[in-house]
Amino acid sequence: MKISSSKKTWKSVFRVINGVDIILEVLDSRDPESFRNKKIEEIVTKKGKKLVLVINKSDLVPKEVLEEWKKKLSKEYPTVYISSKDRLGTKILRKTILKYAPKIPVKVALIGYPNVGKSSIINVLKGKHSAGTSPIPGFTKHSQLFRVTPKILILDTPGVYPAEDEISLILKSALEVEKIEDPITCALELIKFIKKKDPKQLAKVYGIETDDDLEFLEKLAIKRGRLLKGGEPDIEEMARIILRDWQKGKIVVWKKPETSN
Ligand SMILES: Nc1nc2c(ncn2[C@@H]2O[C@H](COP(=O)(O)OP(=O)(O)OP(=O)(O)O)[C@@H](O)[C@H]2O)c(=O)[nH]1
Ligand SMILES: [Mg+2]
Repeated sequence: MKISSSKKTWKSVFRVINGVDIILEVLDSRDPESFRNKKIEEIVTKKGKKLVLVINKSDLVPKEVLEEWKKKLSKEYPTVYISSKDRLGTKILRKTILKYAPKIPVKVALIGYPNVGKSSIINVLKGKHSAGTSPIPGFTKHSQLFRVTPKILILDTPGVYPAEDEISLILKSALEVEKIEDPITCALELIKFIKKKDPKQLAKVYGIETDDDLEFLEKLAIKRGRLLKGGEPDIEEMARIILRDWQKGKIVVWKKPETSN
């Protein structure tokens, strides 16, 4: 949900912050800084609530990079990194929540962009699948409170993002691929971004090597048998597949804190 333009969404963000003791801002490990919502962080701090940064999907990034991010972000807010997929870091997250709990049971809310793994964090803390999760961003539509341990209650919330251009939201896997009007342009931008970070990544994942990005989509469509009626490669469908693969973490590139590339 876009929040900058919607009074209703801001109202629900305020309601979430007012109703809890601690906010966990969930960031994607591949570029944690870019997933921060400074406006929400400011509101949380002003209201005297504790903010903890939770870097999720840490299975996708080398440990030394995660440590660098932790060191940098910890200068501003307590920071932990976890992987809900591999069930790593959950003990330290529980410990951090209890460390800042003003009362027991403590009430905590998860906030962050769509698809960062908020609902998955509930499930991994609870130790069983309770909150609905999906590789499609925008899955959680309503806030819901879960008792994850006898001492910790956590509010799952719908993903929110500020006004940002479509490409940067796509790079953050925050938009539903089916709703993207021009998937080819978006996929080409994504390919450019991936190649800049790791020139060999696409060849590794898809087994196709070419410098021409459009040709890459064509060759891949042919390889996968994604053809239109006349036998032409269906590059629009191929573009959507690549965008979905990116959202699912099949193609992985990451950013280190000190570099600007
Ligand atoms: N690799 C990896 N994938 C993860 C991890 N946590 C969640 N995912 C995947 O990320 C996708 C989104 O997870 P959700 O928990 O539904 O994300 P969310 O933040 O609740 O998303 P919305 O409800 O859309 O706001 C799913 O496909 C999860 O399987 C993780 O630690 N590592
Ligand atoms: Mg969710």
